Amino acid sequence: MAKLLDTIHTPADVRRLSRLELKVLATELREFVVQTVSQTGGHFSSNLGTVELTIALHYVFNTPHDRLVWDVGHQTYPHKTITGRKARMHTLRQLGGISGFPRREESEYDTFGTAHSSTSISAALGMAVAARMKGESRKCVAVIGDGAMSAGMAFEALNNAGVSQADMLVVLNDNDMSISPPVGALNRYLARLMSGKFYAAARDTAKTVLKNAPPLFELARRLEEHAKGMVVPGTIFEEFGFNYVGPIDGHDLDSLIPTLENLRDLKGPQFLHVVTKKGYGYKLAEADPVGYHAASGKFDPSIGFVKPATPPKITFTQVFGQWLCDMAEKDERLVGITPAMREGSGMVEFEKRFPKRYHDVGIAEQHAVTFAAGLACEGMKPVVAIYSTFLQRAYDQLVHDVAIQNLPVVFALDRAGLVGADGATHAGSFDIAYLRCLPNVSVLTPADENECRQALYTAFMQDHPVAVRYPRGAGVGVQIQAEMTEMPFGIGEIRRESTRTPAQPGKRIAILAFGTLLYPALAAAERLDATVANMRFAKPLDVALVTDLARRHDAIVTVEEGTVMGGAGSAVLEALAEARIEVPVLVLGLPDAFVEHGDPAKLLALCGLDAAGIEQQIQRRFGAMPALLRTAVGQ
Ligand SMILES: Cc1ncc(C[n+]2csc(CCOP(=O)(O)OP(=O)(O)O)c2C)c(N)n1
Repeated sequence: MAKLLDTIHTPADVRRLSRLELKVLATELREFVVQTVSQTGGHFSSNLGTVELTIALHYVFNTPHDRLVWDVGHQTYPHKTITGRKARMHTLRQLGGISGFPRREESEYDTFGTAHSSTSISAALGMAVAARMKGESRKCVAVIGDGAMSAGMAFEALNNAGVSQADMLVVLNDNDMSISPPVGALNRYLARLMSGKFYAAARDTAKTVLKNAPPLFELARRLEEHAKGMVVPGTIFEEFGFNYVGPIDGHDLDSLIPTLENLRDLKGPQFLHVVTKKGYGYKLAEADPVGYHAASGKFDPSIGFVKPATPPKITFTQVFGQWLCDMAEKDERLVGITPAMREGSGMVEFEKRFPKRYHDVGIAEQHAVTFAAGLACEGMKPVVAIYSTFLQRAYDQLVHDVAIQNLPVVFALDRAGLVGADGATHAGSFDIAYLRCLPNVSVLTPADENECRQALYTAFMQDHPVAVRYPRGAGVGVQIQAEMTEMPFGIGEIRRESTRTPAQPGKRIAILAFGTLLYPALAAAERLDATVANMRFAKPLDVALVTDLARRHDAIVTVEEGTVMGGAGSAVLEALAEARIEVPVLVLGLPDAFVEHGDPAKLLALCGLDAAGIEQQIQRRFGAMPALLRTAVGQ
């Protein structure tokens, strides 16, 4: 049977449908999202929760003229599907395909690029103020989850929007979930708004009022009376200067559409509290919204997510999680902190075993860092587990609260380097560059799983701030030693010596590897007969090793999974300049461009950072070395 969804090419097609047809569309759209993600992987339960909301918003608002700004953007698959991208949804998150997040260059319906959370209210407010300045009649809507709402930025925006009296609407999509259960006072507050009599009464009121279709302020007035009389004296959102309406059922188009229509026509900052269920319509996801937050790959929708039969290789995240527990056992001053990434950062076990020393602070990276600084002031040993990309948000806290005061905080920087399908917004490309310029801060770049464990231990033993960066996924699979041994601080090691003599043609090359690219560098070195050093520390740099290698070789190559600009290779160049050693240097790393989403191995190859790419780049710069190649590969 022909599907209604197949007839939807733009939201204008949605606006032509009857209420009954919209409900059919919702069913088909949900089914389409399930089918798509089962083939591509990607965010799952958040998308199932926004199907009706997406339809209602595009139905009521005149998108793309009216601006719809999604927060985080991981819930925009239904939005992408009905805004002209259905035919390309099978390319989701793949190289050259549709992004898993809104992208301005992808569609005029993606009004604001996102993936980091809590930006939507600020951006929508900016758009609303711009519309006012330009004299354009345009509605601006921010859709934000209860998790994302907990971040400081969201409140900074509310605070500003209230006084600016801009015509904007904030839709709070409250599913009582972040990735894991949400934390903090805001969550308790929202739960109170939704609970018991108030919620029931508010919903009933909404229904009766809407049946007779009186103006919305009447509804708002009655809701306010209920709120005042029964539970709270006025919502926090009203205190910010918003007209608060809700909570309403975010899966009920019959509530959503008329309420949004009423709000659309009101002036000033409006706030709609919508209640949805994460994973709605797919029983397994409803029952386990944390487990179904995202699919790592394909799955059979009739079965659900299945654990792989053979246990996958241990990931760096797991190495961290295990180390954290072991270290916490040894040292009771250890405190583990995560900004809302318990699962992603490998802290589930730590929370279970050390609940009093575990702190999920919500999506609040800035607070996480300063909170750690406070703990460190009092003699605790805080470990902040944070993705490289999310630490960007807490840069001033890192400088002002941690580095200047030289406090012993350990930063466990997960997802350092390229991350693959999540793309440029999530790539940990910049941390070496943004960390190594800070006085007092050290940066460790372990090459494999065991070194990661030892590096974390080494970092923990220092009395100043130390970051340990490690990538997404698994390493080469080296044996991990249970015993923790402090690494000599700031000292690298030579892993391979070139056998080439000065009499042979071609250059004697030393490759200085920072981090896990040591292994492809070693493979390239086998073919080039190059020397390889595992530098281990981007800061302090092992200057003695650098100068020794520079003196004994004709050329230096540095390799890192981080930006060439300002990265570890730059540190090597600075050290050589300081030592007045003139030697040709090739700096390999991530380019001065944002690397797109796609398969991580392919992306690394595209950046010339797999073994073949490293070899080719060296050959290209320093000339072919045929004799060497023959010796090295034994041909
Ligand atoms: C600054 C930042 N920190 C952390 C994350 C990781 N993250 C992505 S989605 C998410 C939870 C968002 O919860 P909510 O806004 O309630 O949306 P839901 O998935 O529940 O629909 C988190 C923590 C992020 N995207 N940005």
